[in-house]
This record gives sequence, C-alpha cells and structure tokens, in this order.
Amino acid sequence: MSDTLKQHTKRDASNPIIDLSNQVGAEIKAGLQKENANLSPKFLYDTLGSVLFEAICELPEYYPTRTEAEIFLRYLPEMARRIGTGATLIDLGAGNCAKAAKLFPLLHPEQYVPIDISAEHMRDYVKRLQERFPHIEMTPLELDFSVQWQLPEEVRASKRVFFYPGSSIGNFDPDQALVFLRQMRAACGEDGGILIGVDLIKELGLLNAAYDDALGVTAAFNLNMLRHVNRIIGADFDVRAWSHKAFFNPTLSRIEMHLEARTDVIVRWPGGMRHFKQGEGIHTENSYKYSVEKMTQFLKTAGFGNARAWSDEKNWFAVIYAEAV
Ligand code: AVJ
Repeated sequence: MSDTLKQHTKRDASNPIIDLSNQVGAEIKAGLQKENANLSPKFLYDTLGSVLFEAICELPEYYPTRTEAEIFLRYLPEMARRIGTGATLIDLGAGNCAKAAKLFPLLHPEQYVPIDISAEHMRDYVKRLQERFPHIEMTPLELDFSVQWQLPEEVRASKRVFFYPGSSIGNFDPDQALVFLRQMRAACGEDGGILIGVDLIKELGLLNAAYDDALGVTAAFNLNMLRHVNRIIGADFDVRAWSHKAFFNPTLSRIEMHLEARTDVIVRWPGGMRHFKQGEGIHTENSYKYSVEKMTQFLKTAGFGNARAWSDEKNWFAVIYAEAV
C-alpha cells in the first residue's frame, strides 16, 4: 500500500485532494482507459463506503456475515481444540477486531496481530481490547497485505495462525488467491495454520439477491466508488448517470459487480477522459464462490493440509482450519 492511498482512504468527502502524480491515481486512470474498464474493489472503502459495507452486513439478503458468525458461535470450542492455545493470531483485514475478539476466550492466543490498510481506527479498538484481555500481547500493523508484505520482528515466530474471515479471499482471482495463500504459508512456519472463511456456491437467486438487495444498499456501496474516484483523481463522474449491476457468473463461479452507464457519458479528469456508451460498464468487484472441496484443494496446493471444515446447516458458508504441512 502506498502512502498516497492510505491518505486517500482516510480522507473524507469534505476534504478533496487531487494528486496527479500518485501511483493510485495512475492505477485508476489505467483501469478507466482499458477497453473493458475496471476499478479495484479496494476503492469501495472510503469512509462512507465502509459504513455502507457495515449496513450490507445487516441486510437480510446478505447471508455471509451472519452465517459465518453462526458457525463460529457453534463450533468455536471444536475449532479451539483443533487449533490449540498459545497461537500468534494474525488477523488480515482486522477492522474493528470484533471477529477475532470472539475467538480469544477459547483460543487464548499469546499474541494478537491485527493488520489493516488503515490502522487509525484499529489502534483505538486494540486499546480497548487490550483492557479486556491484558494477557494477550497485541501488535497492530498498518500494511496492505494484498501487495507484497513481510511480518516485522515483533511478530512471534511460533505457531502463527492466519485468520482470514468474511470470504475476503473471494475478491482475488483464483491464481492470485493461490499466490496469497502461498505467501501466508511461507510466513507461518512449520507449526502454523490458517483459519479462513469461505462463501460457498449456492442457488443463483440467493447469490444474486445478496449482491443486489431490495433496499439498494449494495447499489449505493458500488456507486459510491465513483465519488471516491472523483476525489482521488479529480474526475467528474456523475453518480446519477450510472447504475449498479451484480450477477453470478456460473462459468467463473463468481459474483461480478459492475457500474453501467445509463446513457452515453463522457468522464473527464485532469489530463484525460473516457467516453462510455450507454450500457457500457466498469467492472468493480469479483466475489468468487467455492466448494469446500475446491478450497481444501487450493489450501493443499499452497501447503496447508489436514483441513477441517465447519459449515452451517444450509451449507451456505464454511470456516476451514488447515495446518502448515
Ligand atoms: C468483503 C469482499 C467479502 O464479496 O461479499 C459485499 C464485499 N461486495 N457486497 C463480498 C461485498 C458487495 C464482500 N467481501
């Protein structure tokens, strides 16, 4: 993660800054100039975007968060027995650290390492958490683990367990996901493991509704990216000229989110422009869905074996623990 993106993601709508020479801006412009335009899902999460994502998690249609929480609630004792106590728990995309905090009473990690792109808020959460769990060493880190990363020396080398809930792995293309899993495997040593949440393939109607909800919260979440991009590169996207599209692509086993031009539109930014024809889209996110077998096989390829999966009664979501092998 470059410093510029850190600044941009922290900045809110009332404080626009245009930086023409930054890497993030260059990435956005390159994406907009592609024949099939795309923008990275990381731009969904400015201040409003993060609030909208929290709202999504409350929607009846958006089952993943709730279903995963159910699985943890029900099987945490079993998971803890499997994983063992005294771990170095490394939380990727920790946010408010709430998911990991629920594991502490049974998992008893020795060290907790929450990692997030923006550690600003995370540090406050960690402070409060430290008061509740004084015996766990807490080491928050601010880094973008979607690019190259290395764990600093403060992170204990023993029993590193990567915690990657929420089916965030689904944002990566499968080949990228494998690279990422291999990075974790390389960083976790011989006695480590991974505890990962995975959204499962299910009936089309359920998948589509989860990403195109009746209230239009997901639509707002997707469209808000245009405002975020306007602030980063100084573009003039008119949100009203675009509409939210989300659908399951069964061939690639992924939900795709797009923004589609309602009419012919011209988008300008300092030093460039793009003409979009009516119906032309910008691809903003993929959310891959797996089977337990497929993810287990993936983990195996990355060097994690002895996988154990826990699922809900409907088999909508799975939490998998696999050991470094
Ligand atoms: C945070 C990537 C897991 O893919 O379900 C929710 C993001 N996008 N609704 C997902 C998201 C639209 C979410 N992840």
